[in-house]
Amino acid sequence: MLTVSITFDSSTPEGAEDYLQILAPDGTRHPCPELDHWVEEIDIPALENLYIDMACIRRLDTEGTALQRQGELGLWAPLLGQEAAQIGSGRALEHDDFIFPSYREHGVAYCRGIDPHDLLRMWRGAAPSGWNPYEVNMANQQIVIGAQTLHAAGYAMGLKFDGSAAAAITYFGDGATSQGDVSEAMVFAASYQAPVVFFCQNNHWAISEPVTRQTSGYIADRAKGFGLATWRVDGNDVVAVLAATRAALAHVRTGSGPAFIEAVTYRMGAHTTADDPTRYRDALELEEWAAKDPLDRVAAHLDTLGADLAALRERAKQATDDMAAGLREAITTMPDPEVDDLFAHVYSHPHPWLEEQRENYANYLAGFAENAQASK
Ligand SMILES: Cc1ncc(C[n+]2csc(CCOP(=O)(O)OP(=O)(O)O)c2C)c(N)n1
Repeated sequence: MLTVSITFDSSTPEGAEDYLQILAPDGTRHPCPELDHWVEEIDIPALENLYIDMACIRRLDTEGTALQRQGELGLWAPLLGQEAAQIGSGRALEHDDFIFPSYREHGVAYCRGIDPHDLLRMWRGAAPSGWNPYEVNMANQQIVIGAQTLHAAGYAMGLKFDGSAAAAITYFGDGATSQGDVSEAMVFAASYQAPVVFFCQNNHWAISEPVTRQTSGYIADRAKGFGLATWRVDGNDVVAVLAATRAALAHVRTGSGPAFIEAVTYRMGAHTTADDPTRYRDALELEEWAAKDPLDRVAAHLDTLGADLAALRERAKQATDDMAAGLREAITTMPDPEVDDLFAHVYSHPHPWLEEQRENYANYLAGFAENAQASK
């Protein structure tokens, strides 16, 4: 196994005055006293694994978009550009920690070991949700903006009352910070000193609304006003995100109250496959962020360390091709949903109003069959 001592470039990296950074966009490593000790063991093999993780979810994203275009999925929410934010934070979590995601956290789900085809189940409309949250400690995708932050705060309050050592983490976008739910979640979490990390992926756009319309300052600074410990980190630097998430989790586990991470990143693709960002976004902005690509900077850094990049790219190709092949096979053989499933997991016990709705819906569907019969 190739091991090298990490070398630092002591000059100020680009962007470092705005956020914490370890790897600059050109792959040079700079000292970051606040974060370095959290990632001391990250050596060449660990960096290579992070690179392969990011390559896999980038491929998952490409496949998701293609499958939607081919009519296999109803919709897809791309994560292109946000790989470091998701893999860095996802790899910092312990199994007992519970994740409350939005709809874009395919990379976090991948880190959780969720099978990619289970992840696609909902986007295909083949099931109301793709997995059992309690088997993997990750809630299903949340479409209602910001709602999951309240669930996370409540879950973390429960952890605190139970004396558990686990933490909760919740993911949301910059636009969600304008939603009342997110403020309410922070109030409750801070009041109860609940062990929850609020992880905001500031990807600069809430569909067509720029982040400048959500806040005139840094999003992380807003969380400080609620009494949360905050980290503003380069969200395209996987090592810095890993370090900041470890630091935030350690903070909440000591009972010192909730934490907030603002990962400054960029959504390079569309909001969803139903969106056309060329209608509201300047192409130059995209170019600027493409130069800060999360995968390229890990590869560039590994290059400075003398790693075998050709071999790494080959491994990444093999892993991504295998994943894509499995995904395509699974999606085309996925059974259609049973209509009854819509009503199956709403309440834990039977509920008369829901039963009535189930019956009405069954009658409504039966009406189509009767009409078809009558028109023969
Ligand atoms: C409560 C609510 N209001 C509005 C919407 C419609 N909506 C879907 S995505 C979105 C923008 C979210 O942007 P952001 O929070 O920045 O997350 P991102 O999609 O960029 O990851 C909106 C307004 C919704 N799903 N839920």
